[in-house]
Amino acid sequence: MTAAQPQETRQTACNRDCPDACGLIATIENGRVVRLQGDPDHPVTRGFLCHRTSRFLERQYDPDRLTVPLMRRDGELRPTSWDKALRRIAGTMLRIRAESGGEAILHYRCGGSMGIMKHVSDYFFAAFGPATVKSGDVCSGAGEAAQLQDFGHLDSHDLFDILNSRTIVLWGKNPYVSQVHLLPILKRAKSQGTRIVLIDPVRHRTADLADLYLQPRPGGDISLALGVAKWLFEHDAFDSNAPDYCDHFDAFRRLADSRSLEAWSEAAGVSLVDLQGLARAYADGPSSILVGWGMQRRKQGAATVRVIDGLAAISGNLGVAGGGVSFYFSRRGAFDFSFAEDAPATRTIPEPLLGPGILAAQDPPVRMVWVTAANPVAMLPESKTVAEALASRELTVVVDSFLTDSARCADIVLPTTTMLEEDDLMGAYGHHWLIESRPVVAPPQGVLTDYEIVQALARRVDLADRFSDGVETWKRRLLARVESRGASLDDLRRGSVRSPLSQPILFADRNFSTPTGRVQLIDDLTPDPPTPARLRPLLLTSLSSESSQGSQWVAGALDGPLPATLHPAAAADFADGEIATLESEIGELDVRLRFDDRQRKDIVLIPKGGWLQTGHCGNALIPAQLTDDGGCAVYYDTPVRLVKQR
Ligand SMILES: Nc1nc2c(c(=O)[nH]1)N[C@H]1C(S)=C(S)[C@@H](COP(=O)(O)OP(=O)(O)OC[C@H]3O[C@@H](n4cnc5c(=O)[nH]c(N)nc54)[C@H](O)[C@@H]3O)O[C@H]1N2
Ligand SMILES: Nc1nc2c(c(=O)[nH]1)N[C@H]1C(S)=C(S)[C@@H](COP(=O)(O)OP(=O)(O)OC[C@H]3O[C@@H](n4cnc5c(=O)[nH]c(N)nc54)[C@H](O)[C@@H]3O)O[C@H]1N2
Ligand code: SF4
Ligand SMILES: [Mo]
Repeated sequence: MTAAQPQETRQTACNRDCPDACGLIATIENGRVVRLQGDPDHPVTRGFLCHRTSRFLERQYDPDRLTVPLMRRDGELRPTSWDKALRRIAGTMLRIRAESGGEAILHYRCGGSMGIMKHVSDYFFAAFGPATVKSGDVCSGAGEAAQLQDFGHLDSHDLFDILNSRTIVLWGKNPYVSQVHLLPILKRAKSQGTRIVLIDPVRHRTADLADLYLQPRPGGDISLALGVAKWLFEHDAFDSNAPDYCDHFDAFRRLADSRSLEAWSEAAGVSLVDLQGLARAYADGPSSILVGWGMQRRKQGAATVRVIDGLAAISGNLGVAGGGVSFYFSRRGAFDFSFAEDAPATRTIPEPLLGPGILAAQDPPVRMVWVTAANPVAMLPESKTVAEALASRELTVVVDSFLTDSARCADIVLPTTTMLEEDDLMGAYGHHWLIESRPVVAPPQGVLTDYEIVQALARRVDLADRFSDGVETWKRRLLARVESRGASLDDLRRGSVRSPLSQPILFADRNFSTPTGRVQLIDDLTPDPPTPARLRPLLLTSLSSESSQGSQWVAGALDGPLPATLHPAAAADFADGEIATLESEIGELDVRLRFDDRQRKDIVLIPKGGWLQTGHCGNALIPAQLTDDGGCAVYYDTPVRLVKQR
C-alpha cells in the first residue's frame, strides 16, 4: 500500500453551459478529486456552487464513464483501439471529401463545454473542408438576432450595475434554477430598497423574491410590453429625446397605440391592474430589464425581445447606470479568432432543423456527421428524426464521456475528458469575467480532449502543421487582443479578470452600432401567441431543472416516469400522482402528474433534457421549427393533451 499523500487544492473553472462560469477549487488526495467548492475569491462565484455541480464528482467517477473508443461491428458498439478508430475516420473523411467535397461532412457542436479551445477544434473541420456546420442557435439565437438588429451590438450591462436600479425586471427568468449566482446580487439590491418584478407564465420560486409578479399567457409578452409602452406614452413617462437616437419612433408609438390598454392586457393574459402596476414600476427608474432565455424560444421569439428592447429605448433606460436591457453577455468578445478567418463555412443547416436537415441535404448529401459536446438526440426538437439522421449516415462519430442517446446512434464513439481534466479559457454569458481552466487531475488512461483528438486526426489527413501547437500557445494567441490590457494569460493565472473590452454601461454615448447609428425600433408586427388547440389544450413547457445540466443528470434524479406539473383543473379526469401519457402531433411520453394550483391552466411543465432511451425525452414530442429570426428552436409552443394509460 502506498502512503496517503497530503491533500492539495487546485484551481480551475466550470465549463458547463451556464451563465455563471464559476471558479472552482478542487481538493485532491491520492490523485483523486475528493471535494469541489466554489472559489470564494471569484467576484461572482463567491464560494458556492449550484446543486448539479456540487454533485459533479459522481459524474467524474461514474463507473459508466467511457474510457475506450467504441466502434460498431455486427450492429453493436464494441471496444476498439484509438489507432483503428482514427484510421477509419481519417480514411472515410479523405474519401468523402474526394468524392463529394468537404460539405458532405457535418461538424456539429453544442454547449457541452463553454471552453474557447473548442473553436480551435471547430477550425480543424473548417480547414479540412470546410465542413457543413449549424446556423442559428437553439439556445439564444432569436434574442441575439433581435438585439443585433436593434442595437448592432450584443452585450449586457455589468452584472453588478443592477445595484444602481430602482426597479429590476426579471422578464421570463428563473435564477433559482438557471443562474444561481445572480441571486446574491438580487437579494442585495432588494435589501437596498430596489423593487424586483418578475414576468413569467410559470410560477416558480423566484416569484417569492419579487415585489410584483405577473403571470402572463405564454408568448403574451409582446402585448404586455406594447401595453406598457402605451401607458408610458399616455403618462408622459417616455424620454422626449428618444426620437433623436431611435429610428421608427413614430411607428413604434403607433404600434403601441393600436390597441387600448384593456385590449393589450387581455391579449397578454394579465389584469389591467397588473399591467398598470408593471408600467408604474418600470417608469420609476432607472430600470433594468434582465431578459431571460426562455421566452425567445417561441415562434415570435425575436419580435418579443425587439419589443422589450423598444420599451427600454423609449423610456430613456438605455445608456444609463441602473438601466439597460440585458440578455446575453459577450462571452467570446474578448478572444481573438482571426486564426479561423481563412476557412469560413459555406454550407449550413439550421440547428433546430438538424434531423430533417441532414436527411434532406443534397448536393452533396450529408454522408458523415461528427458530433461533439452535444447530445442532439435528447436536446434538439424531433428527437426521433435526429436519431434516424445520425444512425443512417455512412459514418457518425460522437465524442462524449457517456453513452448518450446520440452516442448510441454512432458508428464510432470517442471517449473524452470532463471539465476537471480540461485545459482551456472561458468567458461567461451571464457576466464579464474571463477565467482559465486547468486540469486538476489527469484523465483516465486513453481519454483525450477534443483538441488532442483533432490533433491526432490532423496528423492522418495532412493538417498536422496547423494543429501542432500546444494549448498554452493557443491560449496566448486567443488572448492577443486583451493581453496588453490586463487580461494576459499570466494575469488570468493570478485570478479571474473582467474583460477589458466590455463596457460597464452600454451605449453611454447613445451611439449604436447599427447602420444609422441609432436604435432600430420594431415598427410593425401582429402578436401571434401560441394557441393550444381544442384537441390539445396544453402547451408543453420543458424547462431547465436544478438536477441536470441539459441532458446531464445528477444520479438518481430521474428515476421513474418524468414528472409533469400542471394545474389540477387542466387534468380534471386525472389524479395527482397518476401516470398518464402526453401526446403531441408527433409523439408520446409517459409522465407522472403533479398538481400545482399556482400554475396556469394552459401549460404542462416537464424538465428538459430527458433521454429517449429511458423514455424521458420531451423533444420527441416537439416538431422542428424555426423562430421568426435568428434560427432559434421553437421549444415551448407545442400543443399536447393528456391521455389515460391503457
Ligand atoms: N440547473 C440548470 N441550469 C441551467 C441549465 C440547466 O439545464 N440546468 N441550462 C443552462 C442553459 S443551456 C441556458 S441557455 C441558461 C438559460 O436557461 P433557461 O432555462 O432558458 O433560463 P431562463 O432565462 O431562466 O429562462 C427560462 C424561463 O423562461 C420562462 N418562459 C418561458 N416562456 C416564456 C414566455 O413566453 N414569457 C415569459 N415571460 N417567460 C417565459 C420559463 O417559464 C422559465 O422560467 O441556463 C443554464 N442553466
Ligand atoms: N425541450 C427542450 N430542449 C432544449 C432546451 C429546452 O429548454 N427545452 N434547451 C436548449 C438549450 S438552451 C441548449 S443550450 C441545448 C443544450 O444541448 P446540448 O449542448 O446538446 O446539451 P447537453 O445535453 O448538456 O449535452 C452536452 C454533452 O456534451 C458532453 N460534454 C461535456 N463536456 C464535453 C467536452 O469537453 N467535450 C465533448 N466532446 N463533450 C462534452 C456531455 O457529456 C453531454 O453529453 O439544449 C436545448 N434543448
Ligand atoms: S453549472 Fe453554473 S452555477 Fe454551477 S458551478 Fe458551473 S458555472 Fe457555476
Ligand atoms: Mo442554452
